[in-house]
Amino acid sequence: MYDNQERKRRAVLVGINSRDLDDDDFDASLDELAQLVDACDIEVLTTVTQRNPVLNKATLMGSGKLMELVEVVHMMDADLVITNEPLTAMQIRNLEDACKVQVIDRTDVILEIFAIRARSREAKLQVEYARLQYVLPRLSGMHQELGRQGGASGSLSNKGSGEKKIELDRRIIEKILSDLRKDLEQCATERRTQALKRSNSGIPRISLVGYTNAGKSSLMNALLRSYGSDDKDKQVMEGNFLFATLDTTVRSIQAPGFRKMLISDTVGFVSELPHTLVKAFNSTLEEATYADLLLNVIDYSDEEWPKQMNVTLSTLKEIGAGDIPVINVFNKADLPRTFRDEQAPESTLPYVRKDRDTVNIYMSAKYSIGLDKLIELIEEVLSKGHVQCSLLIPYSDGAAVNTIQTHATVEAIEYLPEGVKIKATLSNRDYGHYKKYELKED
Ligand SMILES: Nc1nc2c(ncn2[C@@H]2O[C@H](COP(=O)(O)OP(=O)(O)OP(=O)(O)O)[C@@H](O)[C@H]2O)c(=O)[nH]1
Ligand SMILES: [Mg+2]
Repeated sequence: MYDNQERKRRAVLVGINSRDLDDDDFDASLDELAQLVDACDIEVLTTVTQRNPVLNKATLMGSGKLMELVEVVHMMDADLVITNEPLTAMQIRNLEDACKVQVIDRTDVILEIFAIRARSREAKLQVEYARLQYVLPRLSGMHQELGRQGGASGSLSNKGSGEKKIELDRRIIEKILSDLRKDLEQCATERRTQALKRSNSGIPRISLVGYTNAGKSSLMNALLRSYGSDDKDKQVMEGNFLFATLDTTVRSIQAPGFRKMLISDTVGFVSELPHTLVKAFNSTLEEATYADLLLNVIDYSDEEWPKQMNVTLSTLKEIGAGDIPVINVFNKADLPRTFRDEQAPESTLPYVRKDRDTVNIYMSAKYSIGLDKLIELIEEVLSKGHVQCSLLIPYSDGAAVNTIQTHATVEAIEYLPEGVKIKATLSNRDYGHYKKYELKED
């Protein structure tokens, strides 16, 4: 929690519409920036915008806009300026000179959130790696700047002392980065070994993916409350701020009459997730690539959901999880919608809509509406390529009964004098193992 003794940092945001976004999109991107800043526990004082800019290499904005910014910063006694556009080293220096306060960009904000939230050793290493990687090219930006100052003729041999210091910093950072890379590789190897163990267990793996704040952790907790252990410690953290989750958590659930499943919750996505972060978090995100099925959790109360969904789909492709079957979970469908949607659900939840290529469910993780329906859909998708059969397993092969009960969906089970009669849906692999017990007359 925020400590009142210390003054909360106060920022002026700068929104430059450099990408020719229409007004609504531009406003939405600034809203998201404000939410990111809020997640860093920084107060947003106001936003200075420039809607039709010619990007200025030295100061990002034109001189008139810069004068306005300086005045606002001064009047509102801000501690910080935050821009939506990525800044070069030169722009930072010039803006800081003009505004007399620290100047950072959206990527810095995301990196700071990640640094605050990282809990596990791996997440901390990943954040550190991403931060240093973001700093490096900016050092070389400064390097060029100072180089020009150091030697009036621009001669490379005439190095200023600032430039030497930067070179030294650069070498130190490169050394730290290489050490971090080794540590991260070690973590990734451990993670892969665990993932392999899980995949050999034959228990299907389901990954929760989606835009940050969509409700992935809430859905995980709801599933755990209904179908997992009662142990409170096993709940994952959920919260109404961006990037509540950074670490991967895997838990098992089993709904009555269904097989056991492993569910994993992990870091959410955001548009223009800094590339250094995607790279640094690759092994965490990798969890999704091992899944048999992805639940793409969408915040259906947010008008921006189609764009957010596209971000999720393209991030999944980028990490190599683009071909895994998906169920779209339109979450927060309990909240009133302020936008038109041709395919809006009927008033009663849960509502399932299947198209030729997609399976969609409208539900609410927070109020546990639609969990049983979701489990049915999961089962249905997982069962594609599965075989429904009746088996008579002799009492001598108790292990087979156990395996089937954990791996497969058991529709009926009967204890007969000659053995255990089970009607179940088996994966092709398990069917191969146990078809010797198949009862043909069923
Ligand atoms: N009204 C409503 N709110 C929900 C629902 N599901 C989640 N929320 C709220 O949405 C916020 C974000 O939920 P989380 O579960 O932390 O979201 P997340 O996707 O795990 O977010 P990150 O970990 O930050 O990526 C919390 O305040 C939840 O209480 C829902 O079905 N309905
Ligand atoms: Mg979460």
